[in-house]
Amino acid sequence: MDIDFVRSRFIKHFDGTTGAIYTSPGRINLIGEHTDYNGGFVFPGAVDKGITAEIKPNGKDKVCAYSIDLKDYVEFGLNEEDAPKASWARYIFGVCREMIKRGVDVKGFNTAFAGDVPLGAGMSSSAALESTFAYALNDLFGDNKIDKFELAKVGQATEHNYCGVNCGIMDQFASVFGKEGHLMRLDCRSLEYKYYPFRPEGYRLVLVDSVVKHELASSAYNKRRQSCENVVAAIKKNHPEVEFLRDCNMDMLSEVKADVSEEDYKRAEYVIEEIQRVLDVCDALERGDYETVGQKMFETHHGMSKLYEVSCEELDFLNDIAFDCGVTGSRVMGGGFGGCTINLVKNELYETFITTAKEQFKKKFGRSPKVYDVVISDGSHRVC
Ligand code: GAF
Repeated sequence: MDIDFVRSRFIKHFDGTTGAIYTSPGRINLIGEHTDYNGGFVFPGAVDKGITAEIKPNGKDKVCAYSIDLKDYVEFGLNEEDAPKASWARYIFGVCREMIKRGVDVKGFNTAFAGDVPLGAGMSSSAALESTFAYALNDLFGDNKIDKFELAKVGQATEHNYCGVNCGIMDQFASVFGKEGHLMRLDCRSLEYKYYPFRPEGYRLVLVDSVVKHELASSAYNKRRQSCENVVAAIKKNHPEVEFLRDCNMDMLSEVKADVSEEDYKRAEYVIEEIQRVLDVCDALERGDYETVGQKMFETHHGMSKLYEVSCEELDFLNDIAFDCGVTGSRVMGGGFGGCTINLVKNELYETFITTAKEQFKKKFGRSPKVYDVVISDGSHRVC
């Protein structure tokens, strides 16, 4: 993101003075989708696209926020009843409230922010926004006393309490903890994490964006989470120690087949398999075995499409093209219901794959998908 651009808008929009600039990235996820809120493993990394904000305390009791991309300006107070209507401003308001709940003495501020994370692409622009403000408010008003784990939880709680999405912790964690050139294996139950250098020699990671965004994605997402919780409740009757699907295996799932809906059963089947796939991919990466990594990615796509049912016609089409072109691995990335596929492609196949994907997609859907090369980057930080 061009810092000078954000600064020039901040100066123009407010009183001509400058503040501090913070930035946080969006994320990719190599494997482990819809496993985070099931206490399982994920394998994300931060990217070189994010949200950048200039912020300056204004000595008042209100936040004056300007979205440069939307050319929209909103003011709101810091009390619970002051929640703004604009959905983008609710993210900032939610972060302020969650920081206040954690003892940070947040005061009024002016801010202008912009981003280059493609919206609706499944790269988590909302987590980037939350992380930017959580990091900034901690620095400006909290003496940095809130640790990075809690900053990620601030973003997640914002989604739950102010934006209506019962998400897991993956996106905010990846945004805050991102490290250049590394993916991270995160245990979403204990929040233990390990960085893996990720520079697969001879391969490229590329995102192909279907540019589909489903209106009801957040309610469908919450419904998936509910299905998982229904199955856990059923399994718990025989296995009281079980807290998450992470704690279950296929035998335990089979025991409750008659007690849960067919739909909930399929959802749980996918999650249990997906958690194992993350561990398999970690082992494969340690051996440098990218063929297995890729095969697991295709299996994930199949599960997300047929069992978890969060893919769509356009994403299935892109996945088929990748398979037919001989791409090593491909799958829908993020929550689903639109957005991108993530593809692990041998260097020599890259051009053919991208050209074929663009041509065939256009022929079928009348428009071109967008293509983003992935650069794995650092997490939240102060720029100046
Ligand atoms: C969205 C959510 F925000 C994440 O918590 C995660 O569940 C993901 O979908 C699916 O893996 O990005």
